[in-house]
Amino acid sequence: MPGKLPPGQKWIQWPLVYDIGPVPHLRLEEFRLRVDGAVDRPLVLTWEELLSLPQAEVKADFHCVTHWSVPDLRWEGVLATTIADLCRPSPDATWIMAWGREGYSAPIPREYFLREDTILAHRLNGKPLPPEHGWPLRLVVPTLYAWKSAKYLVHLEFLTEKRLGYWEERGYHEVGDPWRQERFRQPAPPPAGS
Ligand SMILES: Nc1nc2c(c(=O)[nH]1)N[C@H]1C(S)=C(S)[C@@H](COP(=O)(O)O)O[C@H]1N2
Ligand SMILES: [Mo]
Repeated sequence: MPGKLPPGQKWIQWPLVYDIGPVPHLRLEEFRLRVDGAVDRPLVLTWEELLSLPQAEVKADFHCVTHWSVPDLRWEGVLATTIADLCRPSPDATWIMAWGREGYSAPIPREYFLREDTILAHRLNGKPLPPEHGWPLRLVVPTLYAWKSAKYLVHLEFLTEKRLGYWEERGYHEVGDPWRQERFRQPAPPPAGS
């Protein structure tokens, strides 16, 4: 069952594909997920190592900032909390930058990253992730707009201060909570006197 619809959204049946550019091919033997930055224990995980971690399933609605929402997607993979238990973020790691292998970046506040439904997903609705939806691995942060759910995930970088990512540099909100309609940053106030 879908949850409630955030303000300003409409239900559609399947996620549309949004990509900043073509994604280079990858062989799974070459896949590595790096987890580093402000953590006690940096990680480099191969595909087999990722699959050997405890696996979980998350059912969640997917909300895009361009006003569409897809109800009830079923993601399978490794919970973000499992990764955090392994790498042990330092207390001052307040943001996590998620990197896609084509260079996409999306910063996520620690409290959203650590929600129980944030997942590093490699399956969608019972099948391997379709190539255009992030194969082989994507982050899914159901509590934020979809641009925070970095596809083609290869790197999680724990940061001690806020940094902008691909869309945030282009005016999107730093946090991006759909329940607060955090779509864009407020325009800068006009200079005094104008
Ligand atoms: N690596 C990567 N991740 C990405 C993007 C991208 O261009 N590259 N686009 C983002 C945007 S803007 C959205 S709305 C969602 C779309 O996910 P979908 O293509 O699976 O629907 O992916 C996000 N993750
Ligand atoms: Mo998007």
